[in-house]
Amino acid sequence: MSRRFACLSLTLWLGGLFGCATSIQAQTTFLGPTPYLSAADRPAGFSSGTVLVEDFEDGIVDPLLTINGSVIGPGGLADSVDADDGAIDGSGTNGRSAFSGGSADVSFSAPFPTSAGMVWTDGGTPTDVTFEAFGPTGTSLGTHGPFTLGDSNNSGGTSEDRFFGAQDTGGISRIRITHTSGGYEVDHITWSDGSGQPADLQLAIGSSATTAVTGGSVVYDISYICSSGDGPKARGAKADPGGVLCADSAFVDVSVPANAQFRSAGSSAGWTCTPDTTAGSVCRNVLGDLAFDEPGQIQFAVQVNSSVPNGTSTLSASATIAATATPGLTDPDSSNNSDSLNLPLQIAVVAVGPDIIPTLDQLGLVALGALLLIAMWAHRRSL
Ligand SMILES: [Ca+2]
Ligand SMILES: [Ca+2]
Ligand SMILES: [Ca+2]
Ligand SMILES: [Ca+2]
Repeated sequence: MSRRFACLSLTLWLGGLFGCATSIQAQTTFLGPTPYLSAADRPAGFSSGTVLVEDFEDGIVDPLLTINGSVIGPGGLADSVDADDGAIDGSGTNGRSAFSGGSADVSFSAPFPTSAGMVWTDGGTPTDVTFEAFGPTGTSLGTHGPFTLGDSNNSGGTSEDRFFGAQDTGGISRIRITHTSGGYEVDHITWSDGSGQPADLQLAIGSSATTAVTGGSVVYDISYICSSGDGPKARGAKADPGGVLCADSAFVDVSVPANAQFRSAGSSAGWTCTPDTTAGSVCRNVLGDLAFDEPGQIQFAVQVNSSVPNGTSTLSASATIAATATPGLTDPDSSNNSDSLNLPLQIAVVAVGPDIIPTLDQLGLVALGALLLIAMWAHRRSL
């Protein structure tokens, strides 16, 4: 890894967690309804980052949430998630939940989570339950359902309890459950930390060459990392944190520099260029999934054209790294996902053989010989 790259890593981590901007179109994924007796039943893949759960057992609603229900229990008709009363025993009566007469609405404070859900624990008789999520501006991200749930019993039974969730990398400001019968009882409001686990993709392009020469080749070294902010670790070190995916299906794109074309010799395997290998084409190398803090490097080589337009003085290459957005992970700085390198471009001196073009001296000799012949001819005519 180049020294320049190491500096980039540190600067980026210090740059803060909330500057991520992405042009990737977010899509909403809905989860559930799935049986839920404890937090261990949260669907796998709900979020790769920190997950928060409000189980209401302290009787206080987390200040990051706004919920239209009231905390009830323990006792009475309370219908908590089963494990909250200390035992998974088919009853949630001795735990706490949130109850409302109208739809179960939960709003989140910014920065908004990218994964959010809750557990439906009770309604009226079997009822048709619909889950809905809303984006950062309050626009609905879609509804999920209806699903017919319920056991016709309001006394705390838990086999009917179901988790509903949504994921959207653009952020979720609110989730809502509506159903067609009875009051609403929900529990385990579950959401990803809105700031996200930092997963900072970074790329730097360099070369051992300090200049490019027409007709010659240049090999670029492209260094990359998906950083947790803790600094790079040696290859083979345990991924941080906990082997969790840092970048999903990452890839590097390089634009073939003007006045050059891609050259497979000297390049790493795996480059695919579109539409071809000439200047202006984009060549992609799919890296696949990246673990946290494990740096890598690939090579990209070009052949510089033998002739270039007058006035051309640099060879400019640029590269970008990107990955599929993952709920719970945040790239805190997208500006370090691209880099470019401008090398001074020298015009190669073209060697000229003496047998191809007569030199001025040779021309002079030829002219002199001709003059001598004319002089001799004139001399003989005059005799
Ligand atoms: Ca229980
Ligand atoms: Ca509870
Ligand atoms: Ca229940
Ligand atoms: Ca980045």
